[in-house]
Amino acid sequence: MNHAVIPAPARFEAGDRQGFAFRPGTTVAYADAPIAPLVERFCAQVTRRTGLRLTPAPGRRPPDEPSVTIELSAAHEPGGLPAPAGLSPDGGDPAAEHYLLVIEDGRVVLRAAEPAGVARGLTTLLQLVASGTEEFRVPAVRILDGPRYAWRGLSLDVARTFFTVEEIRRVIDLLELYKLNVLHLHLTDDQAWPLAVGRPAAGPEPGTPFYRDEDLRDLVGYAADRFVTIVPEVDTPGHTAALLGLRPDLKSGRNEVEYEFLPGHRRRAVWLDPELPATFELMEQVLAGVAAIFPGPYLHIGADEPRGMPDEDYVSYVRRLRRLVGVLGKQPLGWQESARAGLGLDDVVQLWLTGIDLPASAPPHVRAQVEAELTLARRDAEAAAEASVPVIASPLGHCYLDVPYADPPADADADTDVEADAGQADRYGRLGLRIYAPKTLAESFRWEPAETLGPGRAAQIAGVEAAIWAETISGFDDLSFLLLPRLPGVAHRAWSDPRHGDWAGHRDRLARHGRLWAQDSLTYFRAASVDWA
Ligand code: TNX
Repeated sequence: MNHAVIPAPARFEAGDRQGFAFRPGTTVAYADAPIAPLVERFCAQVTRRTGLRLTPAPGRRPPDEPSVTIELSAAHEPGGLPAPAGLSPDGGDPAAEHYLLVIEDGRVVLRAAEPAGVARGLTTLLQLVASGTEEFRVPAVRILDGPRYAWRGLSLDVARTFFTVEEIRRVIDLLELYKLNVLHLHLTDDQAWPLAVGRPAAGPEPGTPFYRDEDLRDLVGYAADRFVTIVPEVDTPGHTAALLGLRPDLKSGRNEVEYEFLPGHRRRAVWLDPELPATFELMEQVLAGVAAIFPGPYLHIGADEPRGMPDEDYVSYVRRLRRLVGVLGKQPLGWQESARAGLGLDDVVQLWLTGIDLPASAPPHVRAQVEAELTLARRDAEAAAEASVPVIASPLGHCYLDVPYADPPADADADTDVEADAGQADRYGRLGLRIYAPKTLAESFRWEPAETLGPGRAAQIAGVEAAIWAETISGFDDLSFLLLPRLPGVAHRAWSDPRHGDWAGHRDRLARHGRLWAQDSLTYFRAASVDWA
């Protein structure tokens, strides 16, 4: 397959006829009112990226001149695509994302049964137009496409670093560009509680950034327009130091502890105490507030790393919290550790800790500690497997975008200015958590989601999520440096047929995406392993 579409389409047949050349004024004809906003956005994007002005033509039959035609109707293709596997994040039919795109003899025809499919097809067309070297020519091709997994996401940590609504919109744009349909917002952590709900009545201390309810609603709408569902995560009972700081009434006298992290190394941890009535009074309010903002069917309860918390308290806390989520009409989703509380039919688990490569310099006592955590994590994974619950695959070694890059940076060249080169060197040295051994792009890319839970468990994999944690990040350019170029690789694993999974093919497609990111003024890691166009 010689094209630059990421994720690679399910079926891509290059034609031997003439392709299509976009020109100023090229018509984009469509008859169905519901897709008008999609067509308008596509035309605006083409203009922004290429300078070409297209002409959206509503309610029109395709004209005689060369044109793009968009039809909202079933594809009726012989030997259609298999149904997507896993959970649909908005509760809809994941086959709605299927589309057929035919480019030949000076015409482009895009057909899909639902607006979601039209949107995905337009993204493909946009990549073809804007990543090409030959000016605005797209090759003759027949693409029949749809996702492998229904749930394809990115988890974004907005607690360790605050990102503005405008910055989160740019992340959503990136999700749309790679056909990802979930923005999992890791809203709270030890470092911050940037929500209005849960704070004392006086409101936030001046100067502390936080999201107003209307900010979050704005993001929900912006995402929905791009067929992205926001899944909110309120992380408890651990990772709650910020909340306890705001709400001293949640201190029970035993839930701020020092525990032995490593022999001879003590750390502080806090957890929400299920024995304290104030805990659930507050959490009921918080979950109700969050559920009222985010209309999607899933609510993420976090529940990772309950350090220093007695097991029986963790179990009773998580069970009670899941019930609260259920009462609100939502389905709870939790990190792997939540399996310790037992799993029922309605539970969904997000698997992350399947292995850790430590840097060669890691001392033996750190190795011992990590080994102990991995033993617990494996037990959690087995519990999830045995309970047959749906599992979102986020294996750290392949999905955690805060693993430092191991590829050397590309040599500075005449194309990049001195300042940009200095920025590359600075970010390369500073970003990513040093507790992990650095990984090359190729190593991160090589994995098979269906094997995440072990042999014979492919059917349980409900989707794929990348995760970006923000401990080392201090601004949007840092964030995009860690998202790019790895995020498109995770999107590829989530969407594409594993038969199109070789690194060399992906790497060559990736090389042409630097242009798309530059069009968006996005900072990305210019790895030497990719021959950037
Ligand atoms: C583990 S993944 C965490 C996060 C850290 C991350 C760093 C998970 C559920 N918990 O709190 O930020 O590692 O990679």
